[in-house]
Amino acid sequence: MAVRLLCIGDLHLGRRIRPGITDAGVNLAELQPEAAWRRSIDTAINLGVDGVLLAGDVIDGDSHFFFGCQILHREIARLVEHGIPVVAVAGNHDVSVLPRLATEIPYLKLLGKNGSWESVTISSRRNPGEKVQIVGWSFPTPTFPASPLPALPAFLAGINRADGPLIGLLHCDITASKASPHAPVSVSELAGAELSAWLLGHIHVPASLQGDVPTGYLGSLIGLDPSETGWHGAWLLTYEPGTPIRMERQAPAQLQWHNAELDVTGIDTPEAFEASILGALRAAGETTALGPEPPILVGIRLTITGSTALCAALPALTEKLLAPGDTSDRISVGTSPVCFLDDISLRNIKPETTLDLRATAKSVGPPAALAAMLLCLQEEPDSAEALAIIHEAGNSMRFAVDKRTYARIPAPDLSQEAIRSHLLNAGFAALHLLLEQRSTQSSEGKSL
Ligand SMILES: [Mn+2]
Repeated sequence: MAVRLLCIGDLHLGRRIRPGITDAGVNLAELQPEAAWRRSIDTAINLGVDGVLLAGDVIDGDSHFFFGCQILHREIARLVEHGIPVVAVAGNHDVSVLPRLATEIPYLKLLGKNGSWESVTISSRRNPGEKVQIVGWSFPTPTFPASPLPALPAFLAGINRADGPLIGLLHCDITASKASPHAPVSVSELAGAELSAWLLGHIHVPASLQGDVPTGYLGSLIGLDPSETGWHGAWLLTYEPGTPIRMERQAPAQLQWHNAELDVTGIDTPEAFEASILGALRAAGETTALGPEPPILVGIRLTITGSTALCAALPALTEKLLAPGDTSDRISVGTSPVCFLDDISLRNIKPETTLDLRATAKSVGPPAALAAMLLCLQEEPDSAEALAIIHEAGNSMRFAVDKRTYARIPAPDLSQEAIRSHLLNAGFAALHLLLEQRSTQSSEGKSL
């Protein structure tokens, strides 16, 4: 026996998802937040959970009051029929609309109204002796530039921890600097509260939520725009007495966004380029289809790299790919899932040239010095000279990576081999530019 809860992060009911395709054999209404919400409730009922938790930003904003009222009411009514309670906290987007909806929908329990901590107990429906206590706080104003956690210990002092583990439900901004208008909190503050789990809303990237005290963002229920890549969905929380809280992914989103890279080196006709685009979309679809419960639609942002004779023609070719023929639809391939080209960007495309590294190294000036370095990195990567170059570059990269400004971005791979690969990429690009300048200068010289 156990207590099981379905946990949902930022829902943003009312937000419209416009994937740039109108007909790819996909029911586009099924991609919207309200469809994802309905599917989550199907999951909650099918699993027979003991409660549903919402971590704020349930509604996209005040203008969606009537829409939110209808959609929330309809699904919560289904939960009520099955005896499943719903507990929510308000976030910065629904600070005024969610309390109004909680008044209209009596079975929606808004926790921590007006910025004061509050708790509610949820019991296992099969074994009412097994309970968890949800501890929550709601945004009182659209911005709240302080941590709500200093007020928590005084509230917890009145709680009987023997009545079941405490699960925090909070919309907040985890930040080390504590400078945020949206309830800034630090990881150590959360840990210091000694709860059994912290389920958070606000940041749309889902955390792993593993470990003995699952702590982090549930993530948005769906990827609301192409920057919200990868898996999105709801979570199943399981509490079995005597064991830590467990979190598992449930009810994945029907639309997933992905970034992919395409190297066009050696591709030298527009036809071959177009075929390579389809190949990249198919490959992305095949990879996505391997996961459990794959989505029905996958939007790809493709980055094109490499050296090609098409270098000068690529901007026009890629523009054409984003608006093909007389339809405004994006290119799509496959059926399960359907993969479409959301956007395409060119990165560091180089003209295909036959570069003789050895001859350049024997010439004079900066190109010769650079060519010699590249030869060394390419052909004698274990030589003392190559290792010295890699070491020096590593120091510069670590200096940049350690800057506080970049603290929230995942650290790049700084292994010896990764640094060598960076140096070769950047070095070849720079050498091409140097040699281009040299040929421009000499042709200008001739014309004088
Ligand atoms: Mn938010």
